Amino acid sequence: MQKYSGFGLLKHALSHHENWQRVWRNPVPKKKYDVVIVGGGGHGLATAYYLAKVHNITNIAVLEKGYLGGGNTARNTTIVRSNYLWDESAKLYEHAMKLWEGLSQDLNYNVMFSQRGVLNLGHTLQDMRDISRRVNANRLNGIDGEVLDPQQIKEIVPMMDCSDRPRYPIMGASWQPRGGVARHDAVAWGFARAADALGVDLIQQCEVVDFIIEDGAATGVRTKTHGSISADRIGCVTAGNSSVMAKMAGFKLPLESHPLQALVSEPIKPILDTVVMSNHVHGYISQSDKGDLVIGAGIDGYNGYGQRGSYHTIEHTVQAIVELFPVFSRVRMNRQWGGIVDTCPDACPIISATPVENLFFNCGWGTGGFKATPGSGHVFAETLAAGEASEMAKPFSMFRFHDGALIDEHGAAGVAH
Ligand code: FAD
Ligand code: PYC
Repeated sequence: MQKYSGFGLLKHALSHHENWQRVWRNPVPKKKYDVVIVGGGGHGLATAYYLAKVHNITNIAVLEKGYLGGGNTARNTTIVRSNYLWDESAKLYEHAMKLWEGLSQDLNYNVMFSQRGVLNLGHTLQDMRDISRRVNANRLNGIDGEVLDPQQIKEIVPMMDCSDRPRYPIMGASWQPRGGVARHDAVAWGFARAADALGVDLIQQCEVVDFIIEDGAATGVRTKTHGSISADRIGCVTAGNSSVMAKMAGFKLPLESHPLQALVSEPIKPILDTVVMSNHVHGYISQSDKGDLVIGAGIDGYNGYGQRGSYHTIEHTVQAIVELFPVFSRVRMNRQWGGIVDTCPDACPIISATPVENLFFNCGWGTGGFKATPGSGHVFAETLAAGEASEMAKPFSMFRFHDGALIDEHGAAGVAH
């Protein structure tokens, strides 16, 4: 057996790593697939997995311009909840919640789904009215939820300042015990591994630069690195880049792309075992299993594609968190980053056929799509397999912006952006 030491060992390890990556990353694409999925984030990978598992369609390629799960899937604060106001969205997010509840077993991969409960705080009378309305609507839809007063909140999060000292004292909260967090990378890897095992080609470093459209129907994609690839159906799942993709296909989507930021602290001992969100002072926080405090900021007001945001936005968030948790004022922050989210005017997604035959889009999840990952993939797989919107996808057609059938979750859905 060959022995390696020092630089030789490093070179050997690196070449092994590269070879492994080459095998895993880039199977040589076939010339023709039944389905090509553009975008290897959680939603694209989940779509491929459910197409293969539920619909028995395995001649699929996922084309990812960077690395799998490196977009918003890797950049989010991992909050999972289903306490949406309107029937259509509540149904969709609750569908996802049910899939989350069995996901680690289904994928045989620990996605670290932790149902530690989500609190949405209210700081004004109007917040409390909105909270009551949302919790009532949730319960009518069979979704768990309670309205809590400050004393009950204090019992769940003893170190949060529930007194009347803060500028905006906590007046109450909605509480969804089945909500929580999951491990973002693991979700992407779990779906990727399971899809790969079912025969799906996962092709990284493969940017789609155009759609091939003949007589109004999509027949394939052009890529930067792998030439043209044909497909019977194409699903585009590119989050913040979706309006750019739509432009390639010759239509417009009512999406805006904005930076959204998050940050984590140094790891500390377990101190916070639930998720706290406040729209009003705007900050949300949980603690990862590694110990970092995971803090999400507000959306930047300008449009942009740089995966970073402006300083004043996170400064404001940290102020809000310190006001809620004075005890965290001494914790040091470690890293900050941004993702590009694609927001729709009604803060609901698009899962839809398009004006181009055989081309489908799944996008517009904005700042809230991580929680939907399994549900989104499941519903989009059904849509791609049938070639038309599935029952659950129907309300989320892109054509609702022509018809006026919006599902307005803005300010209603428990998150302020
Ligand atoms: P992505 O993971 O972004 O995947 C899209 C992929 O498409 C990317 O990997 C990209 O490289 C690829 N792509 C783009 N263009 C091309 C092309 N031309 N060719 C090939 N590939 C292409 N949601 C929640 O539910 N809870 C939260 O707590 C939460 N917090 C968030 C915090 C932050 C800071 C951010 C940025 C987002 C947050 N979200 C949250 C939103 C959530 O992250 C997204 O809605 C969700 O991850 C979208 O998943 P996706 O797979 O659609 O997108
Ligand atoms: O939708 O719950 C959510 C969320 C939290 C942070 C960003 N989005």
